[in-house]
Amino acid sequence: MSTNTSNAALAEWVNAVAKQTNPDQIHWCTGTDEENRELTELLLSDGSFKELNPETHPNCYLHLSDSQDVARVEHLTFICTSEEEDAGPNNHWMSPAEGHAKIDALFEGSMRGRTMYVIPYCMGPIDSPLSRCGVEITDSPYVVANMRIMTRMGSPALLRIERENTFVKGLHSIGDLSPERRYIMHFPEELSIKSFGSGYGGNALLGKKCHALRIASYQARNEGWLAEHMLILGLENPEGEVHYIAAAFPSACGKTNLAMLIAPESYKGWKIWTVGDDICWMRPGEDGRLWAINPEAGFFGVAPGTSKSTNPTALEMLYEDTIFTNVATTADNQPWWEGLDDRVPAKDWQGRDYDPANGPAAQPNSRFTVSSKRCGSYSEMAEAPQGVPISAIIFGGRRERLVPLVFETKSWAHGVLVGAAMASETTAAATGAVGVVRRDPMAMKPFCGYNFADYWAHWLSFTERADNLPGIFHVNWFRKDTDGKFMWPGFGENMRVLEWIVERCKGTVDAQETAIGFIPSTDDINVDGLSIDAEQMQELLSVDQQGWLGEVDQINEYLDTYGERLPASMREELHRIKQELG
Ligand code: GTP
Ligand code: SPV
Ligand code: MN
Repeated sequence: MSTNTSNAALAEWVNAVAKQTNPDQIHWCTGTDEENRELTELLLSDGSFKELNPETHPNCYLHLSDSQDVARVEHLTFICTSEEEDAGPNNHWMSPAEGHAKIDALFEGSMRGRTMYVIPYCMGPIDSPLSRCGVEITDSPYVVANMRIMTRMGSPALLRIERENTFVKGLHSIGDLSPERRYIMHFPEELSIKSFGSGYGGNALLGKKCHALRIASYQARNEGWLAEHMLILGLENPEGEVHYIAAAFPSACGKTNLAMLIAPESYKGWKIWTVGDDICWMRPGEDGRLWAINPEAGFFGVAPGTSKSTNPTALEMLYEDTIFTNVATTADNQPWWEGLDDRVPAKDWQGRDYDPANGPAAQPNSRFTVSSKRCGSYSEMAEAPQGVPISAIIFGGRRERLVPLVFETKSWAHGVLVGAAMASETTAAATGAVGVVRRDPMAMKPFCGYNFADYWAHWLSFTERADNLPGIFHVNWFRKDTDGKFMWPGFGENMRVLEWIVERCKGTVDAQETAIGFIPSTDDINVDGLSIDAEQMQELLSVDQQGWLGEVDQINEYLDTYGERLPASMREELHRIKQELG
């Protein structure tokens, strides 16, 4: 019997899982440095970790995953609610009974010959009332090593669980990593997750997407808060004021980059503080504002494209204490990926000698795992139990055409519609075709644990819950010209757009009212020092009436798939836009 906790429900669950999965040993993770040293030794000895160049990258390790296990698998991810309607057209659904039966059959004896790790973790600062705890049971030491960086893991979390007597149960086993025997199942009504057959990121680090988004969004709805796929940043101006902004972009669409932005040289005295880069939990405070925490403690970031010029803050973090997954290596065993610099790699992400004929050297969804503490722009407010007050919410996606660089919505209800109508070209963060435009409401398509229609109604209900809600904006860094080149320089230069957004929140700059929202005049976006001409700015800030009428029809069609459950005000809002477009 397992007696490592005074919490009866936890002890009972761990024992039941051990009986089912039959591990050789059970290890309760405490989170100490000693434990991590032993774990690292183990990962090195079984070949899961390769040490990277200790001179240039001390305490950095490379993990090469199974080549069939490199991204989230949306077609194998299920929401198992009693009623199919509660999962909604946005999710794959299975009944709880069928879900348990299917996956339990796979867990039977699955940890034989392996160690079963019990990982108590806390999502959010350990002393924050907004934080929530969970326990992940896994047979993957690689998962333990990642969870140690990504969450507050170990004894302090276990103490909180014992005090509160509630936690999300996450059961994970890598099985034989066959995509044929892989499921990611969520049981929101039971606050539990079962994941089998993948060791990768969002499929396996159960605190992240499974708990902090799918389960948490369901809990948040019942309890009056929001669990979102958003970065959180603080924008400090030369006067020393800090405005906090939360932004939802789909996977691999720029959250980590924006959260760590370095202001252009001409922005003396301006600074971006990083609170979080992927997940945001928000609730109304007594002052009527939304207050947000980052439930995570580290970054699981996209490696390709990270460089001195795009994201120097991120690159700087990655020279120590970092796990790299599926990147390439140079001849002197340094990590390397496309977009880093012009060195030629020696080995690709499958450990083969690099040959361009085999495709990119680093897997397009290769990642780094690193503690927030290593981030030069990390805000101490990320540890504040009360969170940070949000001044603006930004939605955005990858849209080659039509969608302007930035616009401000006219009301909360309009903002919710714009969030719901978000669309983006798909990326390598999930398996499947890349570059296809699909609707990705609030960047939550893969992550909302219940019916989107109910989720939008929940968003709309915030006008009754809080009387000082943030403004809602939409951005698009990804417009292309007829030659297929990005029209906006992006990255650090996005500061220029953030400046306009904050000024709008303060009421210190004008805007032009259009059918789709408030748009800046070309002179209201500071382009000093950019090689962008007036004509190009005009194009980036124009509303193509015909194009938008077509977009409105497509949004209408999409919203129709939610039927009667769709909040009426969303259709009214869309109707208003159509009328105003003329
Ligand atoms: P997840 O971790 O999957 O949720 O992704 P993310 O939203 O944090 O995306 P990330 O910041 O890692 O960016 C993903 C890709 O988008 C990288 O290849 C970046 O180089 C690219 N990117 C980010 N910001 C910009 C931008 O402003 N302009 C352009 N053109 N590309 C960008
Ligand atoms: C995403 O895909 O949005 C990620 C990576 O942040 S994963 O953890 O795999 O979900
Ligand atoms: Mn993400």
